[in-house]
Amino acid sequence: MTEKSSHAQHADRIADIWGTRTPHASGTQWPARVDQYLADGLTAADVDRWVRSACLLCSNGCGVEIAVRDGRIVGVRGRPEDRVNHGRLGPKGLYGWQGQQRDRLTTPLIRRNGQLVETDWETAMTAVVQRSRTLLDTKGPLSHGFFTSGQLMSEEYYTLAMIGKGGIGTPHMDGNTRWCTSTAAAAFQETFGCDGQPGSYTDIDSCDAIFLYGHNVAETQTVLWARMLDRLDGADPPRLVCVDPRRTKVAERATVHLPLRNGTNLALMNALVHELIANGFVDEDYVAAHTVGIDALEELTRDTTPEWAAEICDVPADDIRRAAEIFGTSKRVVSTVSMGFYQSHQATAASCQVNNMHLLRGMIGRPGAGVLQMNGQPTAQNNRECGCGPALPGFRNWANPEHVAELAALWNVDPLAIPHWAPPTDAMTMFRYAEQGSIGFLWIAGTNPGVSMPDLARVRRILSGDQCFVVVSDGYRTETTELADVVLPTALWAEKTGTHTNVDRTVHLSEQAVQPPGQARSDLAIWIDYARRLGLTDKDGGPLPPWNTPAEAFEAWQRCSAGRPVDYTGLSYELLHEHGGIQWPCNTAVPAGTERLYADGVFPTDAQYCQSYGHDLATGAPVTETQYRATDPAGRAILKAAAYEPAYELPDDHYPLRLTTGRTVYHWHTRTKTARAPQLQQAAPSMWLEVSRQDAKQYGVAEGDIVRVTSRRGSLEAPARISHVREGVVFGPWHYGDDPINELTLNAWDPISRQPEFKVAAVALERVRAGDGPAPAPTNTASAPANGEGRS
Ligand SMILES: Nc1nc2c(c(=O)[nH]1)N[C@H]1C(S)=C(S)[C@@H](COP(=O)(O)OP(=O)(O)OC[C@H]3O[C@@H](n4cnc5c(=O)[nH]c(N)nc54)[C@H](O)[C@@H]3O)O[C@H]1N2
Ligand SMILES: Nc1nc2c(c(=O)[nH]1)N[C@H]1C(S)=C(S)[C@@H](COP(=O)(O)OP(=O)(O)OC[C@H]3O[C@@H](n4cnc5c(=O)[nH]c(N)nc54)[C@H](O)[C@@H]3O)O[C@H]1N2
Ligand code: SF4
Ligand SMILES: [Mo]
Repeated sequence: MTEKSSHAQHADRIADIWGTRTPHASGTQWPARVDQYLADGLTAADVDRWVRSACLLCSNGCGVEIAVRDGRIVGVRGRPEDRVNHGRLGPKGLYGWQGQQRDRLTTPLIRRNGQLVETDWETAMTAVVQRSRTLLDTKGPLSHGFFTSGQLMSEEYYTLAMIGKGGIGTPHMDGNTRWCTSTAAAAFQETFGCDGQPGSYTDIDSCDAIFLYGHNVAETQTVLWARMLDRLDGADPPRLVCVDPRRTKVAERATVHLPLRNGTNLALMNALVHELIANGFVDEDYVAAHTVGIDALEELTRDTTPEWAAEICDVPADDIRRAAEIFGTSKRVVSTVSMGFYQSHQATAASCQVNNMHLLRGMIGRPGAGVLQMNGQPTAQNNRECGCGPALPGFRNWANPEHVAELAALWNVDPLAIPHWAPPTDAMTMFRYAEQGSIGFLWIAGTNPGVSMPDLARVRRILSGDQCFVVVSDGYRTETTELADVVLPTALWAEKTGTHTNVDRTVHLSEQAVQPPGQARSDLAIWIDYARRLGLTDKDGGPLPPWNTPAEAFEAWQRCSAGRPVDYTGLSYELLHEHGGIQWPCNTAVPAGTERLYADGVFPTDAQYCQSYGHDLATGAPVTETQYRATDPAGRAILKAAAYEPAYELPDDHYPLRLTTGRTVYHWHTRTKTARAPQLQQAAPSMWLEVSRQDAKQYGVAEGDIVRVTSRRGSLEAPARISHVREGVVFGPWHYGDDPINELTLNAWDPISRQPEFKVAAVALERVRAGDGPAPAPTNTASAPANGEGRS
């Protein structure tokens, strides 16, 4: 591990987002740098105790210690020995905790005569359980839906997985992970037969090239970008390729930036694969030994030349060639894929092409060479692993009766109780059922769909209607709690103990540091209470779930993971406390965890072992068990592809521009925490819209002018930032619930991952009036003004 740095740096991660560089050469260790922030001028001497944890404000999962004084959090510092961050923290990690100390929900709320009023737990839970019981008795399990999160703990997901799938028996379980990482999960299953990140963050430390696909890592995983910057500024820097319609900070450092039209990713990917094959950049031996499907891939990409893609994507063919050449001539490449790819109409097919490029070059499972299909949320991975969403726990295959029987035996329930007669329901369909009323009981926990879902006007209608009883568990009042029938106040990070897993399979233990405010309780405690009141039991009449505490839930989850790719059996709270982050699988064979998957070139595609039989990438039609067994890849990876199709909504005379949406470095999603952290809120106080210099000129828009952007579903006014977004594209952050850009986005999704299309909608732009100065957008990020001016 890294050398312990003797003193922590009091950091300013607002002006200096990534902090001081610690450059290093390829293959050497990333130096430690400890970032610390203590509030109110306190010093380390004022701190009563430091509690071990990991940051929960993105999927990077940086190791942190929480400073506690008089029973309150007063600051944080990075853990230098942690494999993920070597001591560093970014803006949200350093300041975000302050948001947890303001405006918290401290009592349950219940709707009486149309108004939410304060109540006690007994009244609130009685109302929840009565409605639940009545519907179960009259309509059965299909009347129930659970819509959860990528921000709870493993222990909580596993508990609800057992309640929903083993106790109630509903297939309607999904999370906001559907908006976030369902494409990562899907791409892994299509290519490798099972979810699970093959690569490791240490690959950054020795790679020859980095490819970032629709990933603004500089703002969305700032510490991972610091790790990349330290290579870029060191000896033998890697070459960098960035695929993003905006000139992000990543793009500014790129060897090749491909600012493609949003919605055209698959055309580019098919051209890159074409180039690898056409130029003989293929490791024939690896492909022959470890993959199936090369002939079909060759056939599909035969005519997808750089010239062909250049027309569609509007980037120079020579740049596509250069990018392919960088991939083809580097020995070790790390690729990352994120929302610019995932939130689009051919998300899974485009992401699978990234997997394919690595397989074609045999660049998987060895140091410096790996794919990172990113997660965004800190615990999205755990929702997938523990089976709280569409997956069955332990990456089991719902279509494989033996996997279902195994789970039923573990839970001591009848296999028929576990829903597996049809594919699990995705969140978009769950909301459709709630709209129609066939789901009459919807429990939303750890997500704020009143801001984050596409086509918001419809979402608000669904949640506020009488056809569905809505329970919301949250730490704050939000746009969504305001539409609920019952609101339950929850403990947040640092107010409960639990484990979570970052992008590179690193498991952390976040330990409770302080008491939750008022009557707030953990999601785990709430769900156990619900199960007990509902009287859920196993086959022998024992309580289901049979546990009460996080530690017991963790042990149960470990048993469930045994023998599956996601094996946690070698971990324990004690080990995680002592050591910090450890990568799964971790068991007696690999007690220190596993740096990379698939080092032996054997993939979990065996028909008996795989998590999914996969889909046709063009249509989304599932491959049946019989079809799959007929050509059992038996341990080889599957090279899958599909032909490019244009996005669902294309510019026309009425809506001539392409809207895309995304994030800024200072805010977390719907800002329940970051709007309440003064430094972060001040850095990006309110909504803006980004337009290119060319479009600004054409529409007569000056910096800060109020513009209106209109799609077929809604419109929004905000100050314009004239930025480095590509011509023809309007970019807007989706953080601001008062000015929600999701009123403009559309109800459409990728056919396999069913992840919604947040990144392309056709819009019209008009200037409304002059503003009062430059737009309130950050100036040190991708939103920087094109003319170098703007608020500083
Ligand atoms: N500061 C901050 N960090 C976060 C979060 C946050 O809210 N704030 N959220 C976390 C979560 S849950 C997630 S999912 C991740 C998301 O992390 P990212 O995926 O990095 O974030 P986004 O800003 O949604 O989108 C990334 C980039 O996609 C580009 N893009 C838009 N359309 C297209 C397209 O059609 N093709 C391509 N190639 N690119 C396109 C955008 O210009 C944008 O720069 O961030 C995590 N980290
Ligand atoms: N237009 C557009 N829309 C998008 C995206 C985009 O790029 N563009 N990105 C999508 C993506 S990737 C994501 S991940 C989603 C995120 O969308 P949301 O999940 O709706 O966003 P958050 O603000 O993170 O909401 C999480 C909620 O959980 C609460 N919470 C936090 N911790 C806990 C806890 O321990 N227990 C409970 N019960 N509650 C807790 C928070 O207070 C907050 O209200 O948005 C999606 N929406
Ligand atoms: S990079 Fe992510 S995990 Fe690390 S400090 Fe920042 S928000 Fe937290
Ligand atoms: Mo996400």
